[in-house]
Amino acid sequence: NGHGSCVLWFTGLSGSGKSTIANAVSSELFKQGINEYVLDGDNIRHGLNRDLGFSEDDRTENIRRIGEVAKLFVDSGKIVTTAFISPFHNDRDEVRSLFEAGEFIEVFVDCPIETCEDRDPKQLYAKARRGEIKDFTGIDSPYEIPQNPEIVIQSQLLTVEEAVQQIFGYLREHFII
Ligand code: GGZ
Repeated sequence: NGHGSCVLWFTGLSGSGKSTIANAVSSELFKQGINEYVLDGDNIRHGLNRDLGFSEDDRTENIRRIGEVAKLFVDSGKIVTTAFISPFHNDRDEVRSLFEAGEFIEVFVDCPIETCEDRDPKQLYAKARRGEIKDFTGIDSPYEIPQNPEIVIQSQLLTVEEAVQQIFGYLREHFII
């Protein structure tokens, strides 16, 4: 169908901009007639994974299932974007190992936690600070920084449009689109 298939696996803190950038990438791909799909909390954590919470084991299982679903979509020829914190590098590497070389593109949305906490659109950091939410990533649950991501987006320094252009540059350079 004129383009390669891959997964753009976004990872980063809550409030880092993952979902916003992933959705902007997805709509630009769609505009260009590319066969794409987004997996995010709205269609996964509320459905397939609604039995899972935020313990370490549940996050690992969350990411495992999402990896398997992403793999099915990639096998069907799509460009898939996923937007989950995916805080553990072992879990991310397990997902990577499902794919052929070049098909798994780890996109680290690198944003200082101070910025994420300032934004706090759903007041989740505030709740975590007050102890009303436990195991909150960056507060009392770890985020393991990607060691070798294909793409690093410094979201506090870029507009959404610039972040989208950075990702499209990567896809073109690697002859995926
Ligand atoms: C982190 C939490 C938590 C805890 C609820 N820790 O900013 P959001 O609201 O919209 O995105 C966060 C989302 C994280 O779910 P993921 O499936 O991406 O996490 S993981 O990959 O670690 O499995 C946040 C909300 O869920 N949320 N409780 N304790 N984020």
